[in-house]
Formats: sequence, C-alpha cells, structure tokens
Amino acid sequence: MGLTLTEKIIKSHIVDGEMKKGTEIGLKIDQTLTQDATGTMAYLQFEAMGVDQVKTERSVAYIDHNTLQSGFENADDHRFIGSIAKKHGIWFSRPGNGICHQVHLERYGKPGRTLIGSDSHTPTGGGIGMLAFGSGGLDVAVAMGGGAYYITMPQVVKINLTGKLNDWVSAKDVILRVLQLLSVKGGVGKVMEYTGDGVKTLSVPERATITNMGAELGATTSIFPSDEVTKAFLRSQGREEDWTELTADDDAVYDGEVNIDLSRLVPLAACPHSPDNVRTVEEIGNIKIDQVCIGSCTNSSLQDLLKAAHILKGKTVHPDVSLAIAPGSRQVYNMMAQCGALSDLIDAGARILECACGPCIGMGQAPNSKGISLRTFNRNFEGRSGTKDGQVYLVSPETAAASAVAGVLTDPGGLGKMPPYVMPERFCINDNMVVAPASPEEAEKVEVLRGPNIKPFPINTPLAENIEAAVTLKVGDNITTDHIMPAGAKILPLRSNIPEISKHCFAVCDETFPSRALEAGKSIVVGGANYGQGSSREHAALAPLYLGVKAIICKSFARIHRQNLVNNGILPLEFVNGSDYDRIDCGDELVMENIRDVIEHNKDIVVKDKTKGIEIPVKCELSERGRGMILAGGLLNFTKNG
Ligand code: MIC
Ligand code: SF4
Repeated sequence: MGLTLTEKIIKSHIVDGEMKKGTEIGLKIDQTLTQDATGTMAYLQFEAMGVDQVKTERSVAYIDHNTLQSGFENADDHRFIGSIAKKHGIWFSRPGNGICHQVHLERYGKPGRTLIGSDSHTPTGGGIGMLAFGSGGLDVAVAMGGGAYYITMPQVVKINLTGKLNDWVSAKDVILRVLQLLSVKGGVGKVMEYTGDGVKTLSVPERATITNMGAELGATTSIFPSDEVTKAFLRSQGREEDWTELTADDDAVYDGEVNIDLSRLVPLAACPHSPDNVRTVEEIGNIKIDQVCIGSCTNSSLQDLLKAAHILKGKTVHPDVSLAIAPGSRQVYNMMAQCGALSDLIDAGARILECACGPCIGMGQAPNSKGISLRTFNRNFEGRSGTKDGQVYLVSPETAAASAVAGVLTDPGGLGKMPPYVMPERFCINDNMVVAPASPEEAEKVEVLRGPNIKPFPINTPLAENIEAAVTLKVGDNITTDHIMPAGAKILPLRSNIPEISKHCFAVCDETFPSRALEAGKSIVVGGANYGQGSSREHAALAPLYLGVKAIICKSFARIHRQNLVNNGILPLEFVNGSDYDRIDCGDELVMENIRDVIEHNKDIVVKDKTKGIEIPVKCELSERGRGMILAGGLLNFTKNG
C-alpha cells in the first residue's frame, strides 16, 4: 500500500510510537521558529531546561508581533530574545525583517523537513512541502533541546485541485472555499494534503496562503507536494540545493477526499465573526466599507502586493476608506520599491506599515466604531481588530484593493484582463537583518538582557488527590484563544508578565472573571465545542493556571490549546454526553473524588455537582505520557522527574 506525503515525512521522522491513526507519536523536529509574543515564555522555559545549545538543524527567533513599542516592554523583550538567541545557537530575525512565516518560507523552509513554531500559522511552511506544526512555546523549547514533538497520528484528507483559477480569483478564495465546505472544526485531527493537476498552477506563496489558513480549519497541518514550482522558487531564493522532490505515492490511501475545481471558484469573503462564515462577494453585495488592510502572514507576498499595486495604480483610495498595507517581509518591501510598485501604492494613498503582523493582531489600525473592515488576514474573531463592534471580512488582496478604490465591497472580476504574475528570476536576497548565534565557545560570555517586565512564569504543582472547586465561568461554542487571553496593543506588551496579563483573561466574555477566580483560589471553567480554537498562545493556559483554574470541562477542544493545558497540568475534560453541558451552571460546586488515582489508572471520571445533586460523566483522553504530565503538574515537572 502506498503512502501519502504526510505519512512519508512522518515515517522518516518518527522516534516514538507507531504510525497507527489516533495514537500518539513522537517526531524528530528539524527546525523551530518562535515569534516575540510567544517567544519570551518559550525561551524562559528553554532556560529552565538547562540546555546550552539548541540541537536542531535550524532554530530562528523572529520579532514581528510586538513592534509598536508604546512603552519599554516590547523593546526589552526584543533585547531579551536577541541575547538569549545569541547564547543558545538560535538565529535572530530583527524587528523590521518581516513576519516569521513569510521570512521562513523565503529563507529557511525546506521540503521534507519538520518544523514546529510557537505560532498557530506555522503550517504556512506546508506550502514548500514541510510538515510544519503550530504548538505551544514549551513544545518548541523541548524540540530545541532535542526532544520529540508529540501529536496524534492524524488522518490524511486529500484535497484534489483540478483546473486553473480564473483572473482575479486567488489562493485566498481556494482556502475560503475549503473553510466554507469543512468549517472551523472540519480539520481537527487531520492533515490536509493537496494534490491534483491544479497544484502546478499555484506558486509557492499561493500554496502557503492555503496551508496558512489550514489553521482556521483546526487542522493538525496542511501540505503541498514539492515539485518543479517549488524548485523554481528555491532557485530564485538562491537555495536550489534545498530542493527535493516529494509527492504522495499513486496508490496512497486517504481518509477523506474533497474535490475543488479551481476554474469554478469566484471571489469569496468570510463574514463577521468567523473564518468559516463564507459567502461569495456577489452574494454579500456592495456594502459600504470603512477600512481595508492588506498584509499578514496569509497574504503579504510579492505576488499579492503586486496585484494590489496593479489595481491601485493611477487611482485614489476612496475618500471614506482608510487603506493600510503591511508587506510580509523586507524582501517583499524592497522588491516593491525597486520595481516602482511601492510608489503606485503610495500615490494611491495607501498607508504603508512596517513589515510585521500589525493590525492582524490588533497592534494599531483598529477600525472605527461598528466599522466595516476588509482584511486579507486569516482571523476575524470578534474584537480581535481592537474595536469591539468592528465588522471584519476576510478577503483576497484583489478584492481588498478593488474595494478600497470603490468604497464598497467589490468583486474584482470587472477589472478586465489580469496581467500575468511572473516570478522574478532572483528575489532580492539580503539576510543582514538575521543575526547569527555566537559560536559555542563564545556563547558563555553572552549576557542575557532582561527588562523589569519579564517575570517568571507559573509552574503547576502535582495533581491533587481530589478537586473540589466552583465553576467560575461558563462559555459557549467556538471560544477562541482571543477570548481566553486577548491580544492587541494594550495587552500584548504584557506577554512576559503573567500576573499582569492575567488581569485581562476572558475580558471579552466577563471582565470580572480574573478577580473572581483569584478570590476563589481554585476554580473550574465550563465550555462548549471547539474550545480554545485559534492561536497557539500558551498564555491562554498560563493565565488560567495563575488564576487557579484546575480543570476545563467542555464538549470538545482545539488541538494546540488542549496540548497547552496538558503541558501546564490543567485537566482537559470532555463531557461524555454533550447535553450535560446544559446541566452545569456558573457558581455550581463541583467535586472530583480521587482524581489523582482515577487519572493514574485511566478509570472512568465522574464529576459530582454538589449544587445540583447530580453526577456527570466526563472523559480525559490522554496517552500514558499525557497522564504523566497531568499527574506531575505539567511538562517541565514531568521532564524533571525523568
Ligand atoms: C495570532 O495570529 O493569533 C498569533 C498572535 O499569531 C498567535 C500567537 C500569539 O498569540 O502570540 C497564533 O496564531 O498562534
Ligand atoms: Fe502575525 Fe496575524 Fe500571522 Fe498571527 S495571523 S502570525 S498575528 S500575521
């Protein structure tokens, strides 16, 4: 029986377990990446492990999220990350060099390699044929130390692309169509593997747009084959030697199949407030818009910005619209300048931002009250833009640019013939903003620079014999990590300071939660389906840990967040009968008797609701290793105990 591409890469990297679907496997990790908003914690955790030099083939620390520097905090974090990177063998991509996923694709991604990153959009690397996963910072720290990365052996879904995209329809519309078909829960436990004749019509950055937003499907990751298109991209990046051909076997067996005829796709948009709330631009109609943002790790490649520049050339941004553009990397920015397209954007009235995440994570450019904002980004969760009642639509760069001129949501289809995009023979290569680590001999002398905002992270204690605590919060379905631990210009600077950032935990749902939870000392949170979808931020586990949350009971979890809870020793419990969700209320006193023994011996778990006088069966599906982590009070304790 032939193998899928995913299985081939897993086979060459598996160091623990067997390739049996649904069981836990450990993978050797070749490359890691961090970004600054999750990086400070990841490096503090790496330090706590006491490893001198990273054991990976390449580890890169990017600064791209917190670049506003509205106070000393961000700049201090940058210096901390820069110095600790230098000491431990990590390459340091300085602020201004670009968004981690875009830069990594351009300069470091290699077909057939494994990559984990402390950012949920790390699967962007799947566009170049890597098996790339988003994870918590602690998992990255372990991988840097040479430890395996554990996942559940995924199902592999074939996404068969046929035909060719029509003019003005783009990769963003492909992934929006997949989201429309499968929903934000549709990828859980699965790898999306793209195949078919249509693959060769898509460039590497277009493929990366698609694998990037596989995160929004909840997928373990997404991957494209490595073919002649990949080879040409690597050649233009001066890295042809990094290329290897990779495809699935002809007789590979998949667990599911989705067929997409590229030639039948039309411009799409994800309406507020979920990436799977997808309709055609035509169906939504010419709604009046207030803001357009082009950029983010999804759509900020040279190809994306050149298309936007073509549409904007010789035009003026509509008087009622603010257009902001953030190139994905310095390479993109520079090439836009060299070919004159940057001037077309400036002439049209675009507000050019630095190469960073910027508005995507609420670092500036919040829309006006109730403002309608079209964004080429990947997430439109409520409040994420920085404006609570902002209405964010996710669209392609073509739709974004056409709409910025018209002042209303506009199908770019009416723009005539689209000029073909020809990839440059050679991209503008300049790695001078990536600082090399010190040699192992020099490393000892490197001083790690810590600012006053960098506080130690909380470490859990071993699981108690019994848990007796009240429900301090009950939330609904599809709660995102942006609900649990919001980001944005005011809160992101606190990422290195858990006591401070915890004051904003669940602020979107209930501002009184942090003080109530702290006062209670220990408590339990109840949630619906797909709890913790979205980002990889470990802070969505660390802040509840600091506030005394002992367990989350919900209908189902998103993958990365569940792992972050286990890594930090918080019990992830799921209702055996989803309808029991309705029987528990906020304020109920819950008891889990002998929970330590129950977890240790994998027995059935019963939660007693003392307030209601009822018993509710829940489950906690963990591998032996996972149980060990919960018993020890998290991964660090577990590793220390040997
Ligand atoms: C995001 O897009 O939500 C982020 C900010 O990149 C996060 C990481 C973080 O919270 O720092 C992610 O996607 O993992
Ligand atoms: Fe940055 Fe946005 Fe991408 Fe997250 S999704 S890495 S915030 S650009």
